[in-house]
Amino acid sequence: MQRRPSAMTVSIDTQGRVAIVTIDNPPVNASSQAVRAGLLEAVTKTEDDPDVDAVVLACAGRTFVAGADVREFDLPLMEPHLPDVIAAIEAASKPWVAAIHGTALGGGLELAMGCHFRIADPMARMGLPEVNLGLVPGAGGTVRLPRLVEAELALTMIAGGKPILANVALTAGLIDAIATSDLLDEAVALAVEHAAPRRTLENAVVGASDAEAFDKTATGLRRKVRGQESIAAAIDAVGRGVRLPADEALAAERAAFLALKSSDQARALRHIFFAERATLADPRAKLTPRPLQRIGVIGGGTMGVGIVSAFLMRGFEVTLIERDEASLHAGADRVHATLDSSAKRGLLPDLDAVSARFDTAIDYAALSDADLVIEAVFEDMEVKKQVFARLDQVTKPDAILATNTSYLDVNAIAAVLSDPSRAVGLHFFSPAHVMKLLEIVLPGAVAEDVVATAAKLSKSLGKIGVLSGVCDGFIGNRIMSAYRAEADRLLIDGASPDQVDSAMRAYGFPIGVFEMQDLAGLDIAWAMRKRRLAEGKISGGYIRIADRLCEIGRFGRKTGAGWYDHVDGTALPSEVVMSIIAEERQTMEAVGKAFATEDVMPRILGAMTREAEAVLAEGIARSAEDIDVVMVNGYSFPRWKGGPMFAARSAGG
Ligand code: T1G
Repeated sequence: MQRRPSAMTVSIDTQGRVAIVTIDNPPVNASSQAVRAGLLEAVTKTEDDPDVDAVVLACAGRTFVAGADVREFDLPLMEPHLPDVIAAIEAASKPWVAAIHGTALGGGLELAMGCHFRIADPMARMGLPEVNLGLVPGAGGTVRLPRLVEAELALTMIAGGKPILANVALTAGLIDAIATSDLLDEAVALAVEHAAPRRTLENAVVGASDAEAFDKTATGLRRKVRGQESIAAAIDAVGRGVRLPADEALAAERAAFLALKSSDQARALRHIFFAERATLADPRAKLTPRPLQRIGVIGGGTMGVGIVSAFLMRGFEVTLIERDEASLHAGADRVHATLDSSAKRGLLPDLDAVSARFDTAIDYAALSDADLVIEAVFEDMEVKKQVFARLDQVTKPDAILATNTSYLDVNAIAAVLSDPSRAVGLHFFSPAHVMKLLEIVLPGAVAEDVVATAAKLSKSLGKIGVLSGVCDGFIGNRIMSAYRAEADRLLIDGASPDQVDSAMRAYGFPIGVFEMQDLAGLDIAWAMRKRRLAEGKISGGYIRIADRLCEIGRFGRKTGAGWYDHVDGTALPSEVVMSIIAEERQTMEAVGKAFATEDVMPRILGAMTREAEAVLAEGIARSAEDIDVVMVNGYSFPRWKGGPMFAARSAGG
């Protein structure tokens, strides 16, 4: 039976003696104040209706309730509150069945768990991702979930914030059935089947006897917390949900939720949530894109392999081009290895179908019908220009030609084309099939529908596309170069690499700037510095420490030494490095006094925001929010700080 679109946020229909309560609050049926009020009214109406024996709760549009309305969190919460609505449904004398399609997240899953039975679409996903917004579930999730699934699973779902698929939810006991044909009809059948409600809160905690395993998992999760308060709070809340009487645990959960809602971290995480959804607000991004199906990738190195895999995993046909057979085989082997490991982790149900869309060639002519070609060859201007010149010869006129350069002048690369308007920068981050960020670099001549195509492509690849103008390093690498230079200045002023890195880790970065260089390899940036020095792009006060490390072959982990000595996988402070630093201090006539660790982050953040403000003022980035999205998703800036611009502005900067 078709769901009747209704002007009402919540409407009631009947099918026989079953009432169908439908929420219609686009785009994701968030449980806004109007939805909550509508649901409470529906409870009263269906309870009082003698012709109604049971109720099905369903949603119009593309998803079940995807949570509380996050936009309401900056306002005082309005009645009726979601816990009260859920309590009313749970207490109803007639059975309520939740019919779940798309996503049931946060308050949406809490609502479904307040219902007495649940049936879901095969592709539905369910979860309590509140920690990602700096919160804990606030409407009974930490109390009802462990009364439906194993307490340990409830713990990992709530502390991890990741949804589960319908088949896992069925096995775990979260839902009662998976629809085989029409979800709504089968939900009605389930409602008819059950004469009486089955209240979740009356269930015992599942697996309560296994407290040892629960505590072990909790300890393991606590160890992973890197400063995001909501994760520790979520672990505590589920612990209470498992150990305390339900009403006590519910009250404590609500108090924790309300306290976190107005916290700095929750505000920062809301900021980044909405900023990530606003990056493509540019009107050009909304134009009609060119069709994309056949993709060419030039270069089977680390980036090329990741890019090929990213496209194959999202349904595109991809041809990898390399300069000779040996490189081609090596590249193709790495692509297959990447796909295999994703399949092993259950991320790729149809590996054969994916591999069937993968082709390889040496001859560029293989790309004559490609819709888009991305070059991921060595980071050298002349090499990239030669590749583009060849592509200009072989590709069809409306094919889009993209460069994956991470620093070079995209205008100069585009200029070799007879029609530069079809050129664009698509700057992926390594590993390209994993990292969410995609910098879309727009050369001056870019056609508007090329912008639209790149924007749509970023969504098709499941990435966050951020538009950037052309400058050395675009948004992210330019800002990173600035705080990396500041980190070098900190060494001259007396700090040690370990001191800087531990300050950055304490602030919330997974690793510090020197550890990051050892991971990525110092030689890449060295080549870039040499190029910039040759182009006279580096001004006075140049610090040579990193160059001197490279001159003696200390390229980082891959050579066993860089800023640190890497011994059996452990990074140890290095006397060689400290003596080179001491010599460079002398060369720069710096005293190199004892440096206070608490002075590190203000300098690093200062350099970051100064460069970010310049990037904004020059129009390279469209907004401060875009800069935050880039630094959080591409450079591990701690998400719960909101990004450098949000953090600076929150601190009154
Ligand atoms: N509230 C308000 N707006 C929301 C929203 C929400 N919960 N979720 C999405 N939107 C908007 C979003 O801003 C965008 O708007 C549009 O919907 C499409 O979103 C009491 C405390 C559901 C998986 O954390 O994960 O419940 O930009 O671009 O990629 O315990 O949105 O078009 O104007 O992301 O298809 C818990 C958050 C809340 C889920 C869809 N729920 N949402 O992804 O579309 S806290 C969440 C998502 C809570 C209770 C607590 C995703 C999605 P616009 P989109 P999508």
